[in-house]
Amino acid sequence: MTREWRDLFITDGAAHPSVGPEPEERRRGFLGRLRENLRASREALGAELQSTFSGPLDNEAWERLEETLIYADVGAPTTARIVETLETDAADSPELDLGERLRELLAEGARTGEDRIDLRHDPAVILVVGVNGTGKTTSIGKIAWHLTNELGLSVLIGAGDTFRAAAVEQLEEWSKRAGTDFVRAEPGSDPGAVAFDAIAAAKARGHDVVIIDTAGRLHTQDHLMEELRKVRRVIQKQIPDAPHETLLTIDATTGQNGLRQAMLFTEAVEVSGIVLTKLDGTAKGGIALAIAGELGVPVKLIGIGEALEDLRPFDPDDFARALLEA
Ligand SMILES: Nc1nc2c(ncn2[C@@H]2O[C@H](COP(=O)(O)OP(=O)(O)OP(=O)(O)O)[C@@H](O)[C@H]2O)c(=O)[nH]1
Ligand SMILES: [Mg+2]
Repeated sequence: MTREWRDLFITDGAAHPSVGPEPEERRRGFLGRLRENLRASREALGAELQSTFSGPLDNEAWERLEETLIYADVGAPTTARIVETLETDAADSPELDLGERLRELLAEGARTGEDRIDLRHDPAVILVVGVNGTGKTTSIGKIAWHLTNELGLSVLIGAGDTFRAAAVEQLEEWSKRAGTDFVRAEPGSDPGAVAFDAIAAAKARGHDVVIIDTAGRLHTQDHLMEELRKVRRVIQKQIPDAPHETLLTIDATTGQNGLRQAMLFTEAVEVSGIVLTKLDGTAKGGIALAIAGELGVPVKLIGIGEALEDLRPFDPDDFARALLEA
C-alpha cells in the first residue's frame, strides 16, 4: 500500500477528522511518473538481472550484479551487503524467485530508522537545510501545502534565507499558495533572529507547525555550517527540544557527492530526514539506498519534478518496485 501524506506525519490525530483520504488517481499518477523517471535505472538493472539470473550463478554473475547496483549509485557497502544476502539465500533455496527477493532487499536497504515526522509538539518546528539549489524552498512550499490543505494544520513559514534577495519572495509565493502564515526579515539580517521571531509568532498565534527555510550553503563552508549550528541554538532558546525535525535536501543528480553532503550536514546539525529531490533527472536512483545504508538517516520525501504533486512521502516498496519491475 502506497504511503500517503497522512502516513508521513505523526499527529495527535483527533484534531482534524474531517480530512479525507487523498484521491487514488493522484497517487497512481505519481507512481506512474516515478516508474517513468526511474526507467533508465530500471532498464540497466533489468537487463543485468535477466542475464544474471538466467545463466549459471557463478562468481562472475554476482560480480556483474554488484557492478550494476554500484552503477545505479547504491554505493559499495550497501551493494555488498545486498548481493551477499542474495547469494546466501540463493544457495539455501534454489527455488527462490531471485528478482522478487532482490526487490525485497532493495526495499529493506532503503528503509532505516524513524521515517515519519513527529508533529506532536506545540508548535512542531521543522528546519530545512541543504546545498544551494537542492530544493529547500520549493519543498517547504509543498510540505506546507499538504499540512494545511490535507491535514488541516495551521502552519507558519519562517523565511530564514536572508542571503538571497529573491528567496523571501519565492517562499512568500508558496506561503500564499499553501495558505500559511509567514514571517520575513530584512535581507542580510541574522537568520537565527528570523527563526527566533517565527517561533515566537507561532507560539503567540497558536500555530501547529513552524517550517524554517535557510540559505543554501556548501557542506565544505565551515563558517556557514557554524551559522546553521547557531540557528539551532537560537531555536532552542524558544523551545529547548526543537527543532523537532531537521530535513536535509539532496539533489539526486549529484550522486555520491550527495552522500558526502549528507555526512557533513549530519555532523553539523543532527539531520533527522532526507528530502531526495530531482530523481527525474538521474539514472542513478540507487542513491536513496546509499544514504539510508551508509548514514542511517531515513529518506522521508522524494521529488520527481517541480510541480506541487511531484513531491511525495518516500515509500521504499514502491521505490524498489519502480527500480526493478518491468
Ligand atoms: N526537476 C526537478 N526540479 C526540482 C525538484 N525539486 C526542486 N526543483 C527545482 O529546483 C530549483 C531549485 O529549487 P529551490 O527550492 O529554489 O532550491 P533551494 O534549495 O531553496 O535553493 P537555494 O535557496 O538557492 O539554496 C527550482 O527551480 C525547483 O523548482 C525536483 O524534484 N525535480
Ligand atoms: Mg531556497
